[in-house]
Amino acid sequence: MAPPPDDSDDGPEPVRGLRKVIHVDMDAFYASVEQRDEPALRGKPVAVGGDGPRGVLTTCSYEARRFGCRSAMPSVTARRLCPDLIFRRPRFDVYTAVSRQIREIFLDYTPLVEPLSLDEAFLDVTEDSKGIGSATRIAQLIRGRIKAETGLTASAGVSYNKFLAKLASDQNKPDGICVIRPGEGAQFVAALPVRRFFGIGPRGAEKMAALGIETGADLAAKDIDFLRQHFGSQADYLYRAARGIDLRRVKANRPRKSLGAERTFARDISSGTELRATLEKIIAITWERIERSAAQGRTVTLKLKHADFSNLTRARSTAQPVASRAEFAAIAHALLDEVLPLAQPIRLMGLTLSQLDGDDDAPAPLPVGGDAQLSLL
Ligand code: TTP
Ligand code: MG
Repeated sequence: MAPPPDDSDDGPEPVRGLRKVIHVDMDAFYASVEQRDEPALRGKPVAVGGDGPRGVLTTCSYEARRFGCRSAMPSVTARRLCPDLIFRRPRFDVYTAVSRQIREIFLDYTPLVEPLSLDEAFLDVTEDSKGIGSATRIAQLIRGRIKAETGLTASAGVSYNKFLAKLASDQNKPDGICVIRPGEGAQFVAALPVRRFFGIGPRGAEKMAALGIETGADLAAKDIDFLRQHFGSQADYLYRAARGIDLRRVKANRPRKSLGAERTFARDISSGTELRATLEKIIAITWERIERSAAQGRTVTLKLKHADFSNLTRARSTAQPVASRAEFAAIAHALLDEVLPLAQPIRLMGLTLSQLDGDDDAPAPLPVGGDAQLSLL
């Protein structure tokens, strides 16, 4: 048997000694915001997403979960499970505003805040800014402040690494807290079904089941050679996770310079109608990313790549951050209008928002696999 994986971290500074890590995750986030803002929805099964034939739930209230409704479920299926399900369209501007509020609360306790999405973040409170000392106490203070300042509930997991803190925040949802103390990690993980592990999606869990691995204990019984043979680059992560070990640091996000999207076409295009239609699609994708990451920026740049690979860019900056999709779209269309008609067809179109203000909150990369990735609508 090969030696177990070494203790090197994925970054230049390995974690030394035990850390105190909190994972905070809002409960049924989008649905709870809708229930908060529309009291008639409280206590009712509520789904957020499109209710058309191709609609999908972004999430649903805990009342709807009792019927089996879940995130990413087709709306048609959800309605079959729960005929009284009430649908609401997502209001990303409101979710983004709440996300900023909770971020501010986190930052009162530590600068080491790593957002994973609008509604969840890791906090390293090994040395907290207020000198409180107890991570559990800090987690309770944060939950209390979130409730008082946003009217919403959050669950928290407290432990000595990210992997365990994330598992813990899920343990007593909604409106719960769970603490996994040093020495308890391996035991906690042993009892869990592997599908609860961060980064193991339904397909990963199926593959494991086929190999006789259902729980953390089953996983811990496999040696590193076996894991490498079946799970390749995930092996080291799984080997450690099965033992409650995770060496990844909480990384405060470095400000990003820009956010955007681009598309290369199957064939070169030049007609104004086609270009405008394509621009609309790119606006939709880019704006979704902007809202998801709660980024605020002041410069919109349109990039076109000609058939001969030469680039053409046009940019416009605003005094205040671009505040709405309509404003973003209007600027993008004005930039395109400036360059029409085109001298030659183009093969690629891209759009970015840059000059981002301070707190960029783009989701951090996931440790393994893609199954934990959030899908929109
Ligand atoms: P989650 O934290 O995964 O879910 P949640 O907050 O709705 O519920 P829980 O109490 O279990 O934490 O995701 C946060 C938000 O992200 C969620 O409210 C809606 C959005 N989302 C999607 O848009 N698509 C998805 O597939 C998932 C999982 C979430
Ligand atoms: Mg959540």
